[in-house]
Amino acid sequence: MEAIVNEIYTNVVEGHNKVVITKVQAALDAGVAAPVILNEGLIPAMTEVGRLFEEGEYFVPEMLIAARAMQSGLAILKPHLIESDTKSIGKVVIGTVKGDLHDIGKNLVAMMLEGAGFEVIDLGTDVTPEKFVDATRDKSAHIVALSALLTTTMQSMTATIQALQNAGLREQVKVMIGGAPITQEYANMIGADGFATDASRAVATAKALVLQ
Ligand code: B1M
Repeated sequence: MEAIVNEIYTNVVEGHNKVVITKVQAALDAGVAAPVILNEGLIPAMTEVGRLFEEGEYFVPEMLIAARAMQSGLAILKPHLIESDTKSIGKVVIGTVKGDLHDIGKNLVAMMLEGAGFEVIDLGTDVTPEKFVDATRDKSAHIVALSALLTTTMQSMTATIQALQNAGLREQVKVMIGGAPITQEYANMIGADGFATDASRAVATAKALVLQ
């Protein structure tokens, strides 16, 4: 791994926001590819933060500080991950489901979808089933993309699919789900149309869904 990517990793884990900003920019300037910075620096850093939290070494404030550093790094990478001038290939309403405040993965998925040419309507975090329904109707979305990071909020995905059904929208919109605790089996069980383990696979899944 490039030394600078290693430094980005360490500074995200330790939550040094300003250093992360400087180092990500320096890595780009030095010609390190944006996906390398993302996949070998930023993402593994958050996995390490999760491990430290699980082991009782980190608490919520440390997770938050690391998350802020990660988001700052992502903001700098964003223009480099997104191709410009792509024609819209479909509309995606995306959000983190009700009860869940984790948005780094969702933001990454949104960014990659945008980069692939989707028009993305991001509803943010803690999104109620009703908000997903309203946005799907108002924006005539082709795909509703649901993210959940907590085992306790996975059930909000079921509630959202049910709400789309109750609103008479289920036949006209595809539902795609993802997030660390989500599996293909879970997607099948709750009747989602698509599932992806990460942001680049999310793009492939979304493309396949709009072509169906
Ligand atoms: Co939280 N948290 N957290 N947290 N947090 C986890 C998820 C946890 C696994 C940590 C741990 O114990 N190891 C654990 C969940 C345990 C469980 O449910 N089984 C946990 C917990 C317990 C909690 C709290 C309950 C802690 C507390 O308060 N006691 C609390 C809950 C708050 C709430 O949501 N109501 C909480 C809070 C927080 C912070 C706010 C401090 C912060 C979030 C800040 C933010 O997002 N703005 C935070 C963080 C940072 C994490 C960890 C460390 C990192 C998450 C992350 O950003 N990963 C996380 C541990 C971990 O995941 N290892 C943890 C990087 C990101 C790029 O990956 O989000 O997985 P990820 O997204 C991936 C894929 O999952 C996929 O693609 C993304 C990119 O490749 N993907 C999709 C995601 N959405 C998708 C949608 C798709 C397709 C793919 O289609 C629609």
